[in-house]
Amino acid sequence: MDTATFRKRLEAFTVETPSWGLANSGTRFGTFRQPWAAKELDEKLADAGQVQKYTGICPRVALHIPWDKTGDWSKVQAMAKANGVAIGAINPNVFQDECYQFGSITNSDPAVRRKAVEHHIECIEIAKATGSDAISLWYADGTNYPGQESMRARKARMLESLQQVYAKLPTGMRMLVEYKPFEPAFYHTDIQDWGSSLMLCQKLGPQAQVLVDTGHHLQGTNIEHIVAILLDEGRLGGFHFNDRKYADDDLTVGAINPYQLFLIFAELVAAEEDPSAVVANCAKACAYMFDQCPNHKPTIESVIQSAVVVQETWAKALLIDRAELKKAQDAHDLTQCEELLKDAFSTDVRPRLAEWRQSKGLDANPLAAFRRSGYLKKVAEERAKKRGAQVATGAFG
Ligand code: PSV
Ligand code: MN
Repeated sequence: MDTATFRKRLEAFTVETPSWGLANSGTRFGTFRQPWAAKELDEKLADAGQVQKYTGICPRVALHIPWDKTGDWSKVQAMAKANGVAIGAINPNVFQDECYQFGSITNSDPAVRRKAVEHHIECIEIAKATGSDAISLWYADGTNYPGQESMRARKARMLESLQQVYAKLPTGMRMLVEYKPFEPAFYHTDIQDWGSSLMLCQKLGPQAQVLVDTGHHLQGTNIEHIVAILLDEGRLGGFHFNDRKYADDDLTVGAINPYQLFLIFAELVAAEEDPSAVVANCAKACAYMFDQCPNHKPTIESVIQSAVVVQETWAKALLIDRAELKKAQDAHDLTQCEELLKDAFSTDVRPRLAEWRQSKGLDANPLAAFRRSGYLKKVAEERAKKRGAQVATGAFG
């Protein structure tokens, strides 16, 4: 790939920061508070602005409603702009209220389903008001014990509720449907895998697409294969990037398995060049987002690390010699196929990325520059003062 094309495709790759990844978060065992963690939306936008300022590839922030709910959305849009970012996907929250104990859009009680659907519709309105073009849906819905409920009845209610939401989507707005095999439901999850998600999207219509959260797979799942299938069907809507060792660990991207991320990107890079417009457009429109909860590491540092890793990995995937790979594939030369992937993966792209950053007026090393800035210390002091005796609470309460 020539330098100009490499640069163009590198620059087209941007990733959204999750507002909830900048707040205090924890596990079911506890939350260890970080003195600088953002709490109010203005703080989250300021922190997301820092990620963008140092990496140059995170120009949007995903919001979670009601955690980020405020009265004046045009003010939020302006505040985001002042921090050098825009509002990304709007995430409804139908998993915390008492009434959702036995499900939200699948609940057997029509009044609970209505409340959940109305919350989605409110999120569509927020997306319109903030200039966002996507709502991103994840459900804790499921059951904990065999025999607890009819899984088929829940499936029917899920579709009916989502059809009501879909009907309210304006032209150009996407509905991204995420899946997860287990947790918090421990017997069955209503949208447990990509197949369930795809089936729903196909029934709903073209504006519904599947969202792949890399942490939402059982051990050993071939995620790049799932990505390839969804691309081929034109139904891959986006990603939540994070890393994991065991389950939905929400670790910094690349912390555990950077080669898997590379193989996922290899599929996406290839799809962008596909002769089929359905596949190529699907890949180009894919919404890249982080979904990580750095509950032991400084929030912003962890997101900056993730941003650097995804950009490096994207650059490596761009370097795969596709013409040679095709030749090797046609000749069934497995060794050469593997070598070509490994060659790209082993290339040290850091000097190229440092050069790119400097050409954009960014520091060559985003994390080092952020650390030098003293931002965490500064906001820890400011936020402690601002909160006074108020106890800092995070995304999870
Ligand atoms: C819970 O698993 C989760 O991490 C999902 O991945 C959602 O995308 C995220 O929370 C925000 O609701
Ligand atoms: Mn997710």
